Formats: sequence, C-alpha cells, structure tokens
Amino acid sequence: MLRALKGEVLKRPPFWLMRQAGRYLPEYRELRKQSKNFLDFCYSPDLAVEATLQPLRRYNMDAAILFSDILVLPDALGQKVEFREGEGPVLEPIRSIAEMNKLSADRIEDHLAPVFETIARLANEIPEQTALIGFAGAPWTVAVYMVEGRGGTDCSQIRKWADDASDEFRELINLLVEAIATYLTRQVESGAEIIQLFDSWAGILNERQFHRWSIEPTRRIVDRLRESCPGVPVIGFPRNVGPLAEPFVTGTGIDAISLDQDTSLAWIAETLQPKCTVQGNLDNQVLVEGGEALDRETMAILKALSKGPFVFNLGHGILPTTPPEHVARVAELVLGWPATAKEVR
Ligand code: 1CP
Repeated sequence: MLRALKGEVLKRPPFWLMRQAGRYLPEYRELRKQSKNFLDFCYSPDLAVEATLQPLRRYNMDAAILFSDILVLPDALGQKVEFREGEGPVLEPIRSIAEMNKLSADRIEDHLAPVFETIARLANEIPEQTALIGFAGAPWTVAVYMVEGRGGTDCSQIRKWADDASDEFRELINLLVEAIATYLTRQVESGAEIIQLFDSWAGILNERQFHRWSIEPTRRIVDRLRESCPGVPVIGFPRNVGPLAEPFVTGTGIDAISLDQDTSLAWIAETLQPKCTVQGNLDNQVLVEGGEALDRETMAILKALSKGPFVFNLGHGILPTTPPEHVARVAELVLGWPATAKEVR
C-alpha cells in the first residue's frame, strides 16, 4: 500500500474498501449492540479496535482504516452531534458567527484521546504488512453537516452562507483547516501511516466554489501535514467532481486520488495516473448485486488501471445491504491478479 502510494507500479495492486467495517457484517451488528450510542462506540477503544479488525480477518485487505466517523470532529469542537437510529447523524446547526464562536479546537487532544488510543493499539495489533489508514472529513464536507445539521439535504443553507457571507463562512473553513490538520497530525503521531480526506459532498460545488472551498482548504491541510509528518501519504476523495479531479490533484499536492464510480477508466488512466496514484472505483451497487456483473466490472478496473500506480477500492462506501460473500469474491479476484484475468472473460 505504501509503495503504491509513493507511485510504484505493482504486479498486484493493493486493496481495501471504503467502509469495509460496518453494518453489512453480522459480527459488526453483534458488536454494535454493546453500545447504544454510536459516538460512545467510536470512543470505546476496545470496540473500535475490534470493528477495525473484523473485515481484515475475513478478507485480508492490505490496509485497515481506523473505525471512527468524520463527525467526531464537530463533536470535539463542542457542537451537539447525535446519531439517531435509522435516521443518521443529527447536529444542532451552526449558522452564524455567534454560534461558530462557541466552538473551540482546544478540546481536540482530550476529547479525541480515545481515538488516538484506538490507533496506537491498532498499530501494535495489525499485521506488519497491513497499512493503517487514519482519516478525517475535508473542511467542506464537515461544514455541510455542521451547517445543514444532517446529511441528505439539498445543501441550500450552506450554499447560501458560503455565497452571501463568504467572509464569515471562510472563518468556519479556517477553523476546520486548523482543527483537521491538528487532528490528523495527532493520528499520525499515534501510529496512522496513511491519511485519507473524505470530501464526499465536493460534487455539489460549482467550479469557482470548488477551488475556494475544496481545493484551497485541502491544499492547506496537505501543506501542514507535509511539515508536521513528512513522508506520510495523503489520499484525497473529492466525490462526484468529474473532470475537476484534475485541478484537484494539481492544486492540492495530494499523493493519491480516490475516484467515484462515474469517473471514466480511460480518462483516469490517461489524465490522472501520470500525475499521481489513483484509487477506486468499483460501483458499490454492483457489489450488492454480485454475479457476472461484479466479475466483469472488477476485471475491467484491474485491466484499465493496474499498468500505473493504483489502489483497488470502491467508488463510494460499502452499502449495508451488501452480501459479505460478494466482498469475498472481489478479494479473491484482486488478490489473485493477474492470474485471475484468465478466469474471467
Ligand atoms: O449504527 C451504525 O453502525 C452507524 C453507521 C455508521 C458507520 C459504520 C456511521 C454513521 N459511520 C460509520 C463508520 C465510518 N464512517 C467509517 C469507518 C468504517 C470504515 O470505513 O470501515 C468511515 C471512514 C466513515 C466516514 C464517513 N461518515 C463519511 C465519509 C465517507 C462517505 O461515506 O462518504 C461520511 C459522509 C460520514 C457521515 C455518516 N456517518 C454515519 C452515516 C450514516 C453517515 C452518512 C450520513 C449521510 O447520509 O449523509
């Protein structure tokens, strides 16, 4: 994994899957019962370590991703964050400078101490050849939840604030840049070897806004990490941005870009792969379906991208309805590459 992120072309690409831990696994659902509240679960090192290790035991991925959530950060800043059963995250929205001024990055160290402990324990427990990925939401995506108060909205509140009062909104983004850089630096100090920044909601921004609210803040975080933890690779995930993935790569200085399933393989190979390592991009819905489509699409990705620096992954996180045996099939095809090319036509 580390070699691929440094730009090496490997005979068999490394592989892991976004949201590889979680509800599609019966052992996760069982473990999850031990804590009523999802944030408490994330802040229990015993449970978070176990949830991180579960998919590795089944599928032998090349990387483990810390079990946590992007919304522990607003929780640490002092915003009220709740995860409701069947509803997802609900936050008390921040929509003014006065509300923003109640937040403080000073609590990160103490409040997120259980996350750092989880990472330190994982660094000791996972096999030597398995990389440990730490992560955070990118400023824009974390701000979407902080301002909208939940996921799945039309994002009208945050867009209005970012457009009508951009100086005010910039203060929120600046606070998040500082907080996220501090949080990620502490993750690396605790044992994370790779960082992924999830900008899951980058796709709703137009080109000008994308430069201002995604590329620019990401570049500042990458710069801070280069200084505080030199040599630690950073993967960016600006989801659904189409051809703007190219200015994202050149403008942020990231080591690798994670791509969604709508990005053309030929375009990725031709335009992005000469510039950085690429990660992706199997359709998570095809992983739910399985069968011939799953074999075919997995092979198409391996064929198109394994000639350059590449990490096999999904285009977006595993869905809770995914049959675990479909994940086993993908693991078999990727771990057996290139021999598996002869098996599937
Ligand atoms: O009850 C439960 O088990 C809660 C479900 C759940 C889980 C398993 C949530 C709530 N978060 C997580 C874990 C999680 N979230 C991980 C670690 C697991 C792994 O990858 O193996 C990671 C990396 C995340 C990251 C995350 N959380 C993102 C970015 C990636 C993406 O999928 O785009 C986002 C947007 C979130 C917010 C969030 N947390 C949980 C939910 C259901 C959501 C999405 C809400 C929405 O629909 O907007």
